[in-house]
Amino acid sequence: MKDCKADILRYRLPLKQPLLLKHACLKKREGLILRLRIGNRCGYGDIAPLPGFSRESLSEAEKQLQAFCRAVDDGQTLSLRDVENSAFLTDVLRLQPIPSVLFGIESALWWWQQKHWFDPPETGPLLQGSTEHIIHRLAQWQGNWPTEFKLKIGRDSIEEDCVRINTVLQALPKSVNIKLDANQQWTLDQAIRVAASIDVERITFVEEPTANVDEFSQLYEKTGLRFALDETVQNPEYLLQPMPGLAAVVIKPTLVGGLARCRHLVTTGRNLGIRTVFSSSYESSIGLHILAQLSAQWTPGERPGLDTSSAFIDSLTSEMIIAGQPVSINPAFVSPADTKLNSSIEESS
Ligand code: OSB
Ligand code: MG
Repeated sequence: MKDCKADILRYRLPLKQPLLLKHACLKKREGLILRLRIGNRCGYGDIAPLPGFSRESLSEAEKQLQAFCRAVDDGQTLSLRDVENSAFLTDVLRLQPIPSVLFGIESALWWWQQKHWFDPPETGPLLQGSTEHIIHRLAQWQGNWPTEFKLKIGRDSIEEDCVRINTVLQALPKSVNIKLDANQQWTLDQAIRVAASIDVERITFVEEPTANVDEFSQLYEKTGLRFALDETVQNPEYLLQPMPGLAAVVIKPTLVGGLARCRHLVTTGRNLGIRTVFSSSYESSIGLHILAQLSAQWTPGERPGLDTSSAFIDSLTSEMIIAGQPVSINPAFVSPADTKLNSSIEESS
């Protein structure tokens, strides 16, 4: 393919408040935008390893991405089929591609190939922060209720988790269910105790209840509480198979590593009668746009978990991106050291 150019922009997005994640507290969100220009059109990718969740660091991702850009500028032939064949990337990068980079490169090519955008799906609402904050948000809920909310738990004691779940259930109409996310923080015994003190009929599933996937079906068999996989499918070796009580698979492309494996999870899930839900790892609005589009195209009818955008003060791009225009970057989001990089991108757009 001729006329192919690739460049990188580093972003640093301010957050409304420090983001408390498993093993990390983020004060700002950093990542990279890959811009792939082929002919007169561009495709964009968002590469943002999530501290505490990704195995790679941002600087490792940047090194691989730079190797990819050099290969493109050196006239490397490029098509989505090449890139989906991970041997190609291993060849170009001379390294096993890391998940966030694989997602960034594949989605930039995928973006470039899109003829039109689908109507963005509605987002599955995420309840996080203090229980008081959540109750306040629910009390002010405007318009229709969604069929389910996602509630983060597993950070405090078991007793506090039970109070939190029951308080939220009481604040919602009886027809509204909740999805829990324990991020592997409970023991099996604790999970069983929680299940015994809540109405499991109103819990769609709990994501990753304990640190051991072999215990998930035991939890279901003992309590009737169904579960979803998230961290488990981020292991590239993990093969999705039927399990008693398995209700859904949460797919975070930044952490799963690339569109080919995501697509495979969607297809396997469909064949097994399991829901597959796209979800964000706090990407910028470019990443969120890609995730919304993947969800609309591959899992129509499912609300993706993109409520992470509410953690940011402002977004990276303008609406122009949705119309396929060049990315406009708010200079406030780029550190002085990156200004040169930024202006070179502006000039070439
Ligand atoms: O465990 O699901 C998680 C975001 C970053 C890292 C991990 C998780 C999340 C989310 C995203 O919860 C929001 C959602 O899935 O609705
Ligand atoms: Mg999860």
